[in-house]
Amino acid sequence: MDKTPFEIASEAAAKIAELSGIEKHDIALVLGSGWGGAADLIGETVSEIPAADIPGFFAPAVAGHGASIRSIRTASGKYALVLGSRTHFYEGRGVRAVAHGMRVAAAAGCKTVVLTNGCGGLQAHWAPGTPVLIRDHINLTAASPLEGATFIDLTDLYSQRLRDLAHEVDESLPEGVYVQFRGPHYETPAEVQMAKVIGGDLVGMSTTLEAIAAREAGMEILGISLVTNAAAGISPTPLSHEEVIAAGQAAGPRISALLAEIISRL
Ligand code: 8IG
Repeated sequence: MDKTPFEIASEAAAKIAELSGIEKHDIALVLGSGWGGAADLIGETVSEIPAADIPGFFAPAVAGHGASIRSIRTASGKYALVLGSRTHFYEGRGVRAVAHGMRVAAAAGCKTVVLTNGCGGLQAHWAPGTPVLIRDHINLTAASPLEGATFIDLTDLYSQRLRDLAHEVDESLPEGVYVQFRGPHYETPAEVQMAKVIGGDLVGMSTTLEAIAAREAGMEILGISLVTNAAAGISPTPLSHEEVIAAGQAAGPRISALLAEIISRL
């Protein structure tokens, strides 16, 4: 019989424990576009493992995305498991590959996950570099990370408790609804307008499937988007990957400090 995704995840968690020397992690952190430097302020890195050495992970597909699994000891003595690489649905490796990091984090002991991403903004007043708390999502991938008759409640998927805690750090943080498209192309202006009409504030290519998998695995979820560009048609200039990377770099110090402060309170 083939191994289940949960069996592979627990093998991966055992391998991380063995290679890192850390028996149990507390908080998982996924670093998306623009968030790469944000781990450095969280605490002391005690282990760094190439993701490709752990069962079920792949080398990243996009330049600018990291590729390691780090263990960081926070000031409060908790252990954060920092997933520097994420498998995107658009890579075509299937939902198991997308959900794997969440299942591994839960198997490694994490009770909380902080999902970050870079995304397009639908609100014209959100300049590139604006961090936004994810309040809810709309999954337009037509896929689910869950298999079989697995009915999971998604009310309060992006924990109100954790959003309140983030607001204690920065009360000015806006909240928004994240809409995941499959990608890898960016949206047309018409698709961006559709996302707006159905209640979206942010458009991206990650996070929703991971959040669902994280909920299934029993973790509490905080989602933070970095608006790296106005979504297509919201601003008159076309989108470029370079713009996305540049906005992430410019916002780096602020979002790194924000993330570190939030994580210190988890
Ligand atoms: I960074 O404008 C980033 N990722 N779908 N649309 C989508 N994904 C994104 C965008 C965007 N910017």
